[in-house]
Amino acid sequence: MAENSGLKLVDRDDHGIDRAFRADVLEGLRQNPKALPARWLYDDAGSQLFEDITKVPEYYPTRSEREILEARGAEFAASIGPGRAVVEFGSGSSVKTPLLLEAIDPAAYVPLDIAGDFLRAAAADLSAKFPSLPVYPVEADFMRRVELPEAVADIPKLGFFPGSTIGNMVPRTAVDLLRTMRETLGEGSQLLIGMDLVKDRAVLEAAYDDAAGVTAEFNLNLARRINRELGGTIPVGSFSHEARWNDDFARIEMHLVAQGDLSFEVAGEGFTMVKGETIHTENSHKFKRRSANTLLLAGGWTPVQRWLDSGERFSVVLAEATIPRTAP
Ligand code: AVI
Repeated sequence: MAENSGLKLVDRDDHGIDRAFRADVLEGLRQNPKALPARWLYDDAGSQLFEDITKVPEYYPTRSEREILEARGAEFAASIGPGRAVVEFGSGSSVKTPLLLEAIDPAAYVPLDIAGDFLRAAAADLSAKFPSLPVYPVEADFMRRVELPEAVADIPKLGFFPGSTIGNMVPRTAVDLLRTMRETLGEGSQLLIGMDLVKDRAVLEAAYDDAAGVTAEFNLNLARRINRELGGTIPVGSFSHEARWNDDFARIEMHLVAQGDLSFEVAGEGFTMVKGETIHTENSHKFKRRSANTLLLAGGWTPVQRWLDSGERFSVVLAEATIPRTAP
């Protein structure tokens, strides 16, 4: 039965189990190597742990992106101009979105999010900060084409997708999303997107394995969530968190590593793992200028400008939904 929890549309069985979660977990644990979709990291505890990650000293992306948004307002204003409808993919964060809105003098703000309560809270927050800015929240899954409110139909759009969330998708999914964004926003629109950069392996691995162990908790919380929600018996204490740089695919991978041979059940199904075997739980792709450009172009966006923070750790890229005037 599909039920609206007030948060997300969740399809639960008679025992209250989220069917999609169970299907993804069972399918992922049957695979070799074992891998789970990263989106399941974000239950309430996981979302709070991610917020905590953004404050640990090793995790530079949030601070670096904020520095760009704070420092480059005048350049954003010059390149984007006033009067656009800013369409944010995900509910606006309390810090990043106001920095952009203050800089560019938009005509409207349209946050899109699948989580209705976060969306409404973020929209109310923004309305309080910008009382004369029309705000039109839309509860929707932005991985699919979204019908934007009639009120912004004739206004040029600026898509805003900060945080390097695009990096959590494998390129095929990222390209699908970029193309979908283009359909949602329309021809002639612009996109301002955060993309994290390739850098020293030690810096990257530390950012995803902080000394205080917050990222480890974030990763282990997925095993706890499986135990809680799917009647799992995963011996969480027998797993350790690992952040591993995969140079071939230019990405940090998070894994849960079995510390010994072990067995457990999830939703009544048995699984075994040998010592050292892992469950792959997240990818976080990092970009160079060319790989970022290639991804954007493959998704139908022509990059036009790029800003870096002072430490050159993170980039914010402005792209346009125009056909590049080069040979096909
Ligand atoms: C949400 N996303 C951009 C984060 C990242 O950096 O890939 C998720 C994260 N995983 C571990 N630390 C942060």
